[in-house]
Amino acid sequence: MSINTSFRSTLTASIASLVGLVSIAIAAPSQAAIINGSFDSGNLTGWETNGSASVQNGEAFLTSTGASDSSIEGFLGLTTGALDALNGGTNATVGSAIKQAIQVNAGDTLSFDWLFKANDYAPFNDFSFFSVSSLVSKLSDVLEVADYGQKSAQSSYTFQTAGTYTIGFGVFNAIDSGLNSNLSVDNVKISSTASVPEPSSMIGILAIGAFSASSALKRKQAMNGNN
Ligand SMILES: [Ca+2]
Ligand SMILES: [Ca+2]
Ligand SMILES: [Ca+2]
Repeated sequence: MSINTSFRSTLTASIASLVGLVSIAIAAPSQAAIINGSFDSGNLTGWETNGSASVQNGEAFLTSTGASDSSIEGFLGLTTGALDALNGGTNATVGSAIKQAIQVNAGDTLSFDWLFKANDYAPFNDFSFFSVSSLVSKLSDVLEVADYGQKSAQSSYTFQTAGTYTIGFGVFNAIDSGLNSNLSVDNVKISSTASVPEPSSMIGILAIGAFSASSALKRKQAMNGNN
């Protein structure tokens, strides 16, 4: 094997490994996405529901009726008794939830807008919540907003570890199953802080690398010619 043939073999192997890298860069998920997080489709495409949920005025609209707490806990992947515990031991009776499985990178942030409307009075502490896999957090309840009160806000959650998570939103009656309360949810989004190179810029960088290798080969051939 001449020096020149050896160089060509090395070059071919290098380009093959570069092509392999490009394939990996293109195959890697660059950004997590929520399906129909705006609900502007007018329906709940992309979401699974348990209980009473629909889309009204471009927002998910949940009512605290239709499913037991054990049913919703199973649906969302919460531990048994999690909803009674979340409500400070005030019995969560019946309610509703929606959920979607999402893939995220470490550092991604989930954000959403919500409105809790309490159509009940103390001590009937109806409440609303969101969940990220088995973690459940209260959004608001009757005791916070006062009798027949309401509260709206934007909430967020940042993922420490990449993976697939089930996100959920729900609203429940407490103590009895009368005077249903509501939770509206809108603009469910994942924003990414991690910088993932765009496939097009990766190809640009690799193209420059290939050009340099090609130039080196020509110089090498010219030197061999001179000999
Ligand atoms: Ca909307
Ligand atoms: Ca209960
Ligand atoms: Ca109620």
